[in-house]
Amino acid sequence: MDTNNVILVGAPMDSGKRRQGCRMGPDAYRVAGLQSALSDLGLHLRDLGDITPDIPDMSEHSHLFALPECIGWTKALSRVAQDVAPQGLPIFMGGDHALSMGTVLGMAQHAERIERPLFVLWLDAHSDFHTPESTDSGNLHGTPVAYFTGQPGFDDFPPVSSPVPTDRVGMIGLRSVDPAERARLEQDRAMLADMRSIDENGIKAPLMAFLERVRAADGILHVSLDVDFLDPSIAPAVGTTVPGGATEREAHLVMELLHESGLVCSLDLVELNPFLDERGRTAKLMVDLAASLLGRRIFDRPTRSF
Ligand code: Z70
Ligand code: MN
Ligand code: MN
Ligand code: MN
Repeated sequence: MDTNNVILVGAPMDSGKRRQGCRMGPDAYRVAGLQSALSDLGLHLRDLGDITPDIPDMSEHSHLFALPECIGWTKALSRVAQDVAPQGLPIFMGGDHALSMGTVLGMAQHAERIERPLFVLWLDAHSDFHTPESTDSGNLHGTPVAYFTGQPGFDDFPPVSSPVPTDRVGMIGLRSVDPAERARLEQDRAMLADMRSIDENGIKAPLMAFLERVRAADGILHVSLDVDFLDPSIAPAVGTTVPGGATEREAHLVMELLHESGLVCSLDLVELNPFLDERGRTAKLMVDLAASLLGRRIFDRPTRSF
């Protein structure tokens, strides 16, 4: 795993939900200085530009929003993830969270090829564990975890040949879980750290426990960072704000510990809606967090003004 090589992949996907704007995410990260923040760390950087989805020959679904386009993105992103994973550490600049169907599918196939188990850390207010049958909203950004763990109902999507078992999924930051998702989560063995437990025990304990699982299995770790993991007071650029999220220091600590673990193979930055941002502050915070994950230390962080 050559993590000195970082490959930026733009995924301007906006089809995972009705509210539009996440398609502007990749350029917002570029404008906010993601490339220079990472090249300042001495990393070798390549920006592949923005990916476009395949165009499947099928009609719209009555309940699921933009199903054909979501399938097209899943196909395109899983191919790109598989192609670039052997070359370094991909950062998938979203785009909404439905893009993780493709990125995790591709990373799981890569993991199978190198014969190491893939683990997924889901940093999010939501569990995104709906199936196409259980989703009320019909928004597929609420379903990626169900897809890549191999739950049924994703009929026209690419088959998940190497599903990530739920006991290799860790979720930190939960505070908005629908009843159907909760029922399914209670049956399985994902590691869940909701905000209540973070208030009580801190954010380090569940993260270190999960990283220990990854290390013990000689696994590699895909990190999926949803903007709404963060408290909306520091990260306003999201469609649905859920109060009570992670603080700036909690989020940086997670990133710093992830860097020190040496286990991270790939990263999604998702759900940034630049249309809703305040003078780029959310985009810049996400860039800072990505830099912490790749090794920038607290004393090296530049001063920001808005
Ligand atoms: C709800 C649904 C969601 C955001 C994911 C919400 C899903 N569970 N919302 N990320 N911002 O519609 O399925
Ligand atoms: Mn999400
Ligand atoms: Mn979310
Ligand atoms: Mn819902």
